[in-house]
Amino acid sequence: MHAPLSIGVICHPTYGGSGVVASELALTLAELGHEVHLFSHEVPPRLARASGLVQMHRVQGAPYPLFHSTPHDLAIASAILTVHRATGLDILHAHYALPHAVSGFLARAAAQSDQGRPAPRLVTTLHGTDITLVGNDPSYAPLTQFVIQSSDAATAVSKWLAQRTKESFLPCAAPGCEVDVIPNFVDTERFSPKVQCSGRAFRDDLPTAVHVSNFRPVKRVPWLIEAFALAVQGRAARLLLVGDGPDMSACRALVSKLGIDGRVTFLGERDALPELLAPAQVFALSSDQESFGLSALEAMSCGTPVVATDAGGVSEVVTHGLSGLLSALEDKQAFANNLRALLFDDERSQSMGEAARADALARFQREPVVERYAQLYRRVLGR
Ligand code: GMT
Repeated sequence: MHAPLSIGVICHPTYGGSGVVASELALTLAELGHEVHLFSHEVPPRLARASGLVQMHRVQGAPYPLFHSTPHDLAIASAILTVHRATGLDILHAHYALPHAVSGFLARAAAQSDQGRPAPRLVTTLHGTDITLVGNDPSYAPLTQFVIQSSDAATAVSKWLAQRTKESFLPCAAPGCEVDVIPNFVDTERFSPKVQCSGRAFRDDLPTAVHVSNFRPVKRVPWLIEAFALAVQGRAARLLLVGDGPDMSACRALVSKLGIDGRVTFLGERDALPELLAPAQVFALSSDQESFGLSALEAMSCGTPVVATDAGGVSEVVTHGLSGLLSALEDKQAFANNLRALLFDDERSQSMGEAARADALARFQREPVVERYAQLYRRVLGR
């Protein structure tokens, strides 16, 4: 039996995957008896709807006329330091390299100059665009590299992302250049095919495809809408779009232009994801970059097969021919064919959905993945 740890988690409070993973991790660690503090500038939605004993620090920072924008990242570093000085933190776990690993780095550096308490160790988890887009931008690349190298351990959510990180930022074999791969996980009890019938979002037999994202350009939701129009070609079916973001207006305009208003429903941001995922014939993910694809895993766990582009680490989650169908990034017709194959063949959708659920249970259950993080914490602490 290991002694409980005191852990500070730093994350974005968005509907996006990194905030979901950080919140679910924080809740599970607290359930296991660790003391967990979560630092963010808002309460992440997954934490807000849970009852777990995670101590939330909503850190807004004070605006000041000289500041171009309020420096939340500095306020978070200060808040961490305050908690550490009061109670002692063993671990700081930053999700998404910038700015959170920088906040963690600053708090750790300040704590190192304190007398008495040992400073916390810094673990940084890389999620995707913190490496591929934001981190690679020349305005952030040197700092991204510095904070990854300065972390006591760095993890990536897929082998593909670990490889990209090494190529871009850690071109050496020396200690300090390793990236542990710890995949994302899913709560297989909540994301279950057995969502109560009465709770299901729809109970009719209309073939349904569902997509969940933050509508950023990397998700290519307009591309997905075009592929859906190609797939259905006049047959009765619907596309449920869950989430919101920068491409929303373009998507609405495209749906009208294609004359498929009656077939596409924009649901906005929702918490009731299992209720929307479980009754659908297929989950669709059309990204041109995706380090993992947490929403696809949540669909699989609900027994819904996935049609996706073969982007980044998606093939580490969705196995082509078993839990879903993958196609080349630019091949819209192949994606449409795959959508059609599952939308209009209930038996195939059902059997692939069962395989998807079995795979989610076998490889991505919450407890074993969280235990890998706990082992990593103990390793960097030398315990
Ligand atoms: O990196 C991002 O784009 C943000 C992040 C988020 O918060 O939505 O998404 C990434 O992290 C998720 C959780 O680890 C992964 O499931 C997503 O695949 C990944 N997104 C991309 O790589 C585009």
